[in-house]
Amino acid sequence: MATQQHRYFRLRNACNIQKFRDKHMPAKGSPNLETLLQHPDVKQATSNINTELRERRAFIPPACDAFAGRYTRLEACPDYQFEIDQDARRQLPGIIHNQVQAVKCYPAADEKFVEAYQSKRKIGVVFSGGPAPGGHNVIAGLFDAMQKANPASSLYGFWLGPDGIIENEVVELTAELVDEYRNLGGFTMIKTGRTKIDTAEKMSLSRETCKSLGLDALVVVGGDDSNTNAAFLAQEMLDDGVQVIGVPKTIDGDIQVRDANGAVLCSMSFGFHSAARGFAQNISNLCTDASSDIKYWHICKVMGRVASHLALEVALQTHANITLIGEDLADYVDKRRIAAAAKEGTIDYTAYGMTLRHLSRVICDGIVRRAAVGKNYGVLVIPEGVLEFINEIQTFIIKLSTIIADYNDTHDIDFHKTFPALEEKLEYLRRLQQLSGENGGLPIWNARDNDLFSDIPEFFQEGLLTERDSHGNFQFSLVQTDKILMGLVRDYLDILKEKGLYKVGIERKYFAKVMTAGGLDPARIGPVLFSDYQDGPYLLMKKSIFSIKTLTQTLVKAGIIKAEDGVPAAVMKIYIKSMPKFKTQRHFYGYDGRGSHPTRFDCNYTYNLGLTVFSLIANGATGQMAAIKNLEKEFSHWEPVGIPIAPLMRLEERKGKLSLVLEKSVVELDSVAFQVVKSFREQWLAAEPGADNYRRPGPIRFTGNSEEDRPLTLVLNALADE
Ligand code: FBP
Repeated sequence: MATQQHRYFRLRNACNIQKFRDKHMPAKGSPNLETLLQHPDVKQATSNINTELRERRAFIPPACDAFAGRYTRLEACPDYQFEIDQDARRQLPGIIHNQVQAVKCYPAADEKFVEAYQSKRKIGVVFSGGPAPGGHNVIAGLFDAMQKANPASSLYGFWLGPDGIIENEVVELTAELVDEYRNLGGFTMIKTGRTKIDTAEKMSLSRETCKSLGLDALVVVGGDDSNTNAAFLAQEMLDDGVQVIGVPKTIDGDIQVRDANGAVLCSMSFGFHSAARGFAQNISNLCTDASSDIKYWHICKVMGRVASHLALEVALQTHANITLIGEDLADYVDKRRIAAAAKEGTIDYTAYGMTLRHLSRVICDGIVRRAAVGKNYGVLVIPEGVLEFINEIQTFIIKLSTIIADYNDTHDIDFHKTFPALEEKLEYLRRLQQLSGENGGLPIWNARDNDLFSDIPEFFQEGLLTERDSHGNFQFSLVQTDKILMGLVRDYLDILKEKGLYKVGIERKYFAKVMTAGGLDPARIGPVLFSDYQDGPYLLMKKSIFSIKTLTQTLVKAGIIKAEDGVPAAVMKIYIKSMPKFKTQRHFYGYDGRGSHPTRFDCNYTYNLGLTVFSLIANGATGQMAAIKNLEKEFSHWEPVGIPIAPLMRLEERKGKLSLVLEKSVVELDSVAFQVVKSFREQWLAAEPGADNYRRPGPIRFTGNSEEDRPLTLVLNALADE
């Protein structure tokens, strides 16, 4: 039969091929590919330009009310106050007294103002750090505002990030080039890079470039480190009259600004919404896959470096079964250990914060509880920076970062160049431990560190010793956090399985059906096999039954079979179903979401950031970061502002030293968004009979009424101010 069918298909294919040949190939038989390639359908199918691209390029984002007129002016807002760091005061004297400035429409501009506003300018712009959807629209907004004020002005893009400034690699951004990238993702137009302008030499080269190009202003589109660069450049070029304006970019969402009284000035960096929506769409697809195929736990690591903002938004968007929030783990207190220590009159400091082992237990608990109701599948979301919040690992990260930075400082060669192989690095650490033992004092790497570190699997040791980025940051994206955690989870699940505590619940109806079909009485067999036969729609096999041997013994003891009989097939079927296999698929969501096209929210946000940048420049500001206030509200409430960067700077450990950087914001545990996620944890874990509670956000749609207009985190957090 199969052969006959096969023959039929071959014949049918041959007929189709002949029909195609008759139509497209000349009689002699050679294909007229040239003609075919000219066919409009082929041309359209193979073109780089599709409807989505055309629609995106044509879209003109709405502008905030402040930009409705020809001119804007800045209004100082002294009510916003900041706690200023002494080092920032010392290192950035020229811009430390900047205030928040509101950008306002200026219909009654006088002649002098108009002349200054409309003066012919040269502006340079640079992308710095990882790409974030919306960057091109910052340029588009800036370009449009600049052209509106004076069409003779010119905009230059520094090529490949801050290196472009240092090495004077620049391209003029023409209307054609800007139009090509409107509303599109990535930083493709001028590329990006992670170089930090952190030495006197790099600073003076940058200054030289700005002077030689005759720039009036430099715009730095970047994250915390890049806005730090912007502040130092602003200070450096104050006397040259080169204004420097920062723009809050990063998918991580960790640039959020409040003043000392908690008033929100910038509730989210751009790119966050698009990346989170990109991740959420993929992860929600996995929720559908998991609940269809019911055999995998999908383990999804999501980007976000340290802060868990992206994971939190993904939880809200998808209702994945378990979402870890790093900040929450750091806050954990083991009350039992505290009480036990208190009884002995001591304090157990290790009870504060969660250990990796404990975290793996928490995950196992969710997995086991779901399995008990027949759901041996699910979706787990792990923020890539979760290790930063695990005390024991954070200590290693800090110690190793300091050791690497010290080595680089003392020897004139990079630690990783001297010790390329893991074993060489470990040998150096061992030597360091011996040396510090001999020298007395407080060693940075002691025998205990060595012992603990050697207990860690090799790939994780390698991860912790991985090269730091140019800012001295630990590169969480390069560490297989999910692999480490899931290794521990798997080990513990094996233990639970051996103890008979990890079982797949069997649906009561199904059990009855299988027994009856096998000629057995479910009411007789049920109480023998299950610990909870009297209640619930799902039945859990007794703890004591964990192998075919123990199953046989149980049946014999209950008089269901004789010792020499085999287990009845129907019972065996149920037994096999109740024994869980823990199968996982690991996924990393990061670079994909970072490279996605911007959502409509990010398109509008970034275009208005670009307009704000120009207003700040045209009004003479420097050392300010462009921002949009009230992002968490509807568009009609958005207000462009300039936020002073210097007062936001704090001392942080970088490359083993304390340096001034823009303060990062992490998930606040009393925020509405986190409290909502926490309250819904049980519901989304869905460890009870019935359907899961997944939410399907769908793809980034850009147009249409169903496109959401703001990140859910913002919508929820805004409720705190109502
Ligand atoms: P920025 O802070 O520069 O915006 O970068 C964010 C990020 O995407 C993080 O989420 C991630 O940890 C890191 O960049 C990855 O860096 P790299 O591109 O160097 O692999």
